[in-house]
Amino acid sequence: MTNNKKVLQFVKDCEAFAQPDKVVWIDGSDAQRDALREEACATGEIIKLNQEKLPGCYYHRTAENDVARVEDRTFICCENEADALPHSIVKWKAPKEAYAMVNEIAKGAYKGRTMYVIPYSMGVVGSPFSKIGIEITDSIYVVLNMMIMTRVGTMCLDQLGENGDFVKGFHAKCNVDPEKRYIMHFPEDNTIISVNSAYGGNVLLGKKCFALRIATNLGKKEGWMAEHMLILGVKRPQDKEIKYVAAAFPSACGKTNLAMLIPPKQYLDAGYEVQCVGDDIAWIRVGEDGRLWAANPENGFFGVAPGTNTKSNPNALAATMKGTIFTNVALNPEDNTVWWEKLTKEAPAHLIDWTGKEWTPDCGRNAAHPNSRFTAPAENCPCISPEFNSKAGVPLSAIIFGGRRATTTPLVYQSRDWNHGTFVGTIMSSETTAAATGAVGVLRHDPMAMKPFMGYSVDQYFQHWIDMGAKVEEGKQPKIFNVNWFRQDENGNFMWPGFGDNMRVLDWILDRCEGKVEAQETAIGYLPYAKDINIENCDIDAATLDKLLYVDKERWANEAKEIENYYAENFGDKMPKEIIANLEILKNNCK
Ligand code: GTP
Ligand code: SPV
Ligand code: MN
Repeated sequence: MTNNKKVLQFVKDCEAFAQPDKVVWIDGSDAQRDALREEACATGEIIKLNQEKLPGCYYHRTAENDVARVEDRTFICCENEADALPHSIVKWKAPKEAYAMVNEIAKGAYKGRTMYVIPYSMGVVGSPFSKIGIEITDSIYVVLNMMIMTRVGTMCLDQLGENGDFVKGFHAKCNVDPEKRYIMHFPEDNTIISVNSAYGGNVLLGKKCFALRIATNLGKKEGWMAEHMLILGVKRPQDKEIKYVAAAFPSACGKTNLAMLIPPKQYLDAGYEVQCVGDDIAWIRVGEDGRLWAANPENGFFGVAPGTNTKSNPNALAATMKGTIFTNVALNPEDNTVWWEKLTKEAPAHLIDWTGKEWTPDCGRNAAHPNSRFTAPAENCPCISPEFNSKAGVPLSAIIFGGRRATTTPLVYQSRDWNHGTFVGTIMSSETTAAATGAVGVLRHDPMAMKPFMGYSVDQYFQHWIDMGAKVEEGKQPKIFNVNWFRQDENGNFMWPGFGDNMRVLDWILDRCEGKVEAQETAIGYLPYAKDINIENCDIDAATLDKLLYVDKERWANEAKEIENYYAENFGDKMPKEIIANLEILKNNCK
């Protein structure tokens, strides 16, 4: 399929190392995909769902110990330890040691199995954003997922030509032994190695491993950014053009939901429309016009299933109605369809849960795993942007940060300028979710929602943000905001209705970008006047909105102290001076 010597050598090396019975190159054709689906159904690796209700849809269960990303078993393997991540949950390992471990664990791992070679592109093939990867795997499930999440096939090899470079990925399921599970990145070799897992973010190597951890390194070198961000377009009757926004929220904190938002009725009636460009990852470059342009390197959605329903996210639900793989949700034997918590108000009377056990509504267990997911083709999404396949990407008017904070952080605020906005990104904290293994609901620092995804030293990554701002033509930087949909009242209830109603906040954000609305200057940045957040026909009262927009200086003084300690403990004197200057301003403002 190719005469690229580097590709051929890589495939040969993997074959010699893993010793498969046979090697299959994935060409991206429907015929090959259909044959693989049949083969995986025959072995029980996937289950064919009701093809009338869910055409082209399949079901898969992972091992019970293999249901989320393993952040503490994820490594950046580069020569110099100082180049890798002080503070990140991701760890450093010397490449030599890492390769030796892989040798020990995975040599001969494909014996008796088939080795699949997946040529794929992150980004529209031929666009200046796009990068080619080759993933080697022994899992048909991985092949089928990659065929949805990325652009797979011969055109990627054509793009490489005889001499092109690519990101190498090697995945081996081995025995899905959690004690020998490692997700390793070698930025100096553009290589990813993943062993002993068969779950999403650990094994779909184009996603977090390539498009974030390796790509942050490429972006640092080449002058662009790889971010854990959704991208959406908003069409408003008052604007001449569609405005684009990118937003970074940690895992399971609302990116897919915001990216596919359906505005409340009065906005729809007025002609508002939200268009989804991406729901998880953004690659961002300075365009020829001096603005920042963003593209989504993925081709599908690997979305959280529980909570997705016709009310919360009808667009995502619609996207899963064909050609989708469901992982670790519940099976409804009645009609061979799927179910997960909150899909319908009432649960079906009888299900097979995500572990394969009988399930009834009163059994006291979840039917779907909290991190169960759908892998759906982006083209299925009713609100997919007409720019989705644009080679140029889309120009950004605003960048939004946000996390899960029960207290302190208001519904929305705007930073004073790019460097202050970068600071706002560095101080993000968010409560942990089921997207990674470990405790849920623990508040942790998660700068730019990138804590588990930075491929190099965190302080250098902050510096890169400062540098990128300076590369954008003066006055053309996107405005930077912070949002929090997750503030709670004394009883632990969310105070803001969220989902479609987030349009009301987006509207204020875009008005700020357009200079159409005043804001109040506070200790932390610009906040909306309550009157400027439209809560007509919204399930919230004015007093609650006031609370959501209140900046409690005492709390923020504590927050600033905590941030100062966090910086000192983790970055010492390596923190960029622009960030420290903004911390000083915050401290002073809170006195
Ligand atoms: P990853 O795919 O892990 O990166 O997650 P994500 O950031 O795309 O999160 P997603 O949109 O899938 O939402 C995760 C969870 O947050 C779901 O349970 C949603 O129901 C919930 N959620 C999303 N948006 C909102 C919101 O505006 N308010 C509230 N209260 N919950 C929300
Ligand atoms: C996330 O955890 O942020 C995800 C899912 O988007 S995974 O692909 O597992 O990383
Ligand atoms: Mn994500």
